[in-house]
Amino acid sequence: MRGSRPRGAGRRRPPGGCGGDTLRTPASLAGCYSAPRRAPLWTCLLLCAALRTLLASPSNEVNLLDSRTVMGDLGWIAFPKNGWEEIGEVDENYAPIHTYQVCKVMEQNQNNWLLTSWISNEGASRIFIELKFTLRDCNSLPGGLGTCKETFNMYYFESDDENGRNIKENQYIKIDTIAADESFTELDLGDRVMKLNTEVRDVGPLSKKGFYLAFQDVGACIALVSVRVYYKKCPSVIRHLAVFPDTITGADSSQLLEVSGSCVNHSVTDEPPKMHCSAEGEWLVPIGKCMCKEGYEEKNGTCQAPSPVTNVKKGKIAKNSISLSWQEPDRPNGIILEYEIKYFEKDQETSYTIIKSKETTITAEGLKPASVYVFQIRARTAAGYGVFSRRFEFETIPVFAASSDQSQIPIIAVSVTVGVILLAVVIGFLLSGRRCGYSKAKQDPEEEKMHFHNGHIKLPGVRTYIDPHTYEDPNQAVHEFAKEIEASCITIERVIGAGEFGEVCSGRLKLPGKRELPVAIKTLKVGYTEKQRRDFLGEASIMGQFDHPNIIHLEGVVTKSKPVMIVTEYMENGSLDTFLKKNDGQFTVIQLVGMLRGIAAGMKYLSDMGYVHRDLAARNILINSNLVCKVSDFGLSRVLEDDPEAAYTTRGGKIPIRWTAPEAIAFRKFTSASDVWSYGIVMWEVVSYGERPYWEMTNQDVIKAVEEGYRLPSPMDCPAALYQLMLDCWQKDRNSRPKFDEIVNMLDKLIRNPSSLKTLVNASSRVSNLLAEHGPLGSGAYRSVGEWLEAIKMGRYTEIFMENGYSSMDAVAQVTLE
Ligand code: L90
Repeated sequence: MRGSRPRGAGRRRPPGGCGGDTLRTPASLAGCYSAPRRAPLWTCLLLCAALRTLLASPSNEVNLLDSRTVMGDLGWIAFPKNGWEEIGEVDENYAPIHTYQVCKVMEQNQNNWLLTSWISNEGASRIFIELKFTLRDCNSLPGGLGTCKETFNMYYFESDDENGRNIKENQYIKIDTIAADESFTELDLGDRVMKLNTEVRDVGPLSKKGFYLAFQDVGACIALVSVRVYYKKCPSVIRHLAVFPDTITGADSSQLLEVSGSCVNHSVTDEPPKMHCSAEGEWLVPIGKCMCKEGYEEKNGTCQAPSPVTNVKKGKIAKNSISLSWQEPDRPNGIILEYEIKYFEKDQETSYTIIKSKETTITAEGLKPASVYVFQIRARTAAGYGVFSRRFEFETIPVFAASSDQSQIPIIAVSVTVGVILLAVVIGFLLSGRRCGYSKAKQDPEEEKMHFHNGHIKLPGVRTYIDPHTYEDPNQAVHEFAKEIEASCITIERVIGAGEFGEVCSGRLKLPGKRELPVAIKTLKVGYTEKQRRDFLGEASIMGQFDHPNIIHLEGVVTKSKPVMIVTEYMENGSLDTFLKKNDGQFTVIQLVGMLRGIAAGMKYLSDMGYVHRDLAARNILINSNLVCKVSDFGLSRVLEDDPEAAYTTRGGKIPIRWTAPEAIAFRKFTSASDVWSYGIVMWEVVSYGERPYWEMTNQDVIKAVEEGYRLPSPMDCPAALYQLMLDCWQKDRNSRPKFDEIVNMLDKLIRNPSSLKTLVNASSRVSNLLAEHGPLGSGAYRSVGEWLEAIKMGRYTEIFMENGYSSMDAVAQVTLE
């Protein structure tokens, strides 16, 4: 049971603010221990209005009973009959207000019971009871206080039906003793302030269909203003295109229920996405997602597709080329970003060509004369492609006809003229600089072409990372992978940081036909060299190849005007290390593990793509307002010019020593396994809320200590399973370290089974780990405590150690956290 805070009776409290003549405070509180007096109607109106504003229930709470909303008789029973009594008040709408009061403070041996009617639990196994009441301070009562109490008791009794109320007192199970709290809500009643206490208790696990509540008074002066009984649920949501149903929370206050979502119409997934419903009614740790089926696009959590292109017309046909034009689909369902035109020689479907075009015309070139070609066209909107149009067949003309066809001459002349005019219009439009949009282009900014054979793309595959260095022309690489954004689409709002190349700002991006987005913008400072520009944009060429919820998403680049910019999605909570330091101790273990799971999933994606990060650290993780962590910083040169933590090694490399695996420091063996080592350090940073790994030890000492087998000790309050995973990531033999997919699986298991996180690394082994693993100390290399503390740069604490009796290394070895 959570929130049980029994209080001693007779605890002295400030006098209740209601005086004695108010509606909600029993009349006897005033000192005239007689029948309650009625409050004037205006008092009632004020009180009701004030109560209503205070009492709206959150959307994840489902009321089983709310005494304030019951219009008729509550059906509650009081015994003895002269104990609890209902004050028959009505609100401004003449609806009854069910307030019960009792005030037998001057009489001995009080035992007054108030029993509710049967309350169905509607399948919930953990319920909450919220009481609003006033309790009179015995001290404020005139006369003898011998029997006056300042608490009352709450009980429950489970029963499958309504026939169980006439049971004996001792069959009721006590929930708690309720006392007035220090924190109360002040209700302004015009002429005075009434102090209304709110107490919530929870009961579970419940095993029957319903229950009764009972309130026992043993001699206090109480007005029970309202009783609300509710359970909590995680309300139905659509996340990542999956519908998660209303889910009643579990019976245990720390239980997380794993819930599978079902993909919305027209979306699919290999494995159903999951979320976890916490005892507080919050959805946590989403895993997996659905994707709109080909031909459908994501829009406001649903998938609707652009309808197929229907009206395809042939234009000029020559011996080696066919020109086509078509109309926008009838139902574009969004802004059409481009068209994909697939064509192949009839009966040669396995070898096809794809052209992408932003226009509704194309010319397929390089065709065979006198051959039939099949064309299919589909449109793409923000989230995906529509279905292909039906097949359209057109035939190129034979060789001999091409040159001898005099009838074509006027058509060609007209086409050339129209073409020139169109070109002039387009150029004029572009030069006017007022167009706001983007293009993803290769040689021709409006059109790209890819060849396929037997299903294999002949251009670079999408699933493997391509090093932009392999491009002769870096500009080509950036435009291969990044969208060009018109500078006029970006509004810069404020500076949020600085990098090696220039400032980092936040702002807004408004592309035509799209909603405005908050973005982060990295700018390249003026006066850059060609190499700096190449390196700067190289990062965009890398980021643009990634598409994963745990990798920072590239919106595009500005290269055609100055300053050159890289634009990404905006992550509201900034970098993870700073965020954790600012929110020290504020998250549940599950939330921390959720963050780690996200980072591991992002790293798995990168390692699957063949990308080695080399600078994985909490400072290079960005976190958004939903606590989703995303891996960032994909600097091209990877000499980590931009990282203040990177230091030169004896071999001249610049490496963030504390985060880097020994083999990468020693002989630059950077692999996904060295990224796993860094991931272990990130785990440590997260669980210790942004603590600096190895504290103020020098880089040299860190290298030495790690080589000698020293490993970071467990952070405080660290689940043993997490620390074990960290130690696994820090195996000297890189092949023995877990792979990122294993790490993701392991964290998923822990999330599914939160009790596995309850075993913490115990305090004494935390300290002895530090000592035992530290080779020189373990082997007695330090002669004194002072020498050891100096060696680990903690010399200033020597005096404190001595003063507390830790004057020898033996005594230090016995230290426990206590
Ligand atoms: O979204 C952010 N929210 C954010 N953000 C995005 C990038 N950067 C630059 C970080 C390197 C100096 C950035 N800082 C952000 N802050 C502070 C925030 O609160 C970013 C990144 C990150 N890796 N690669 C990038 C390329 C471009 C940009 C704009």
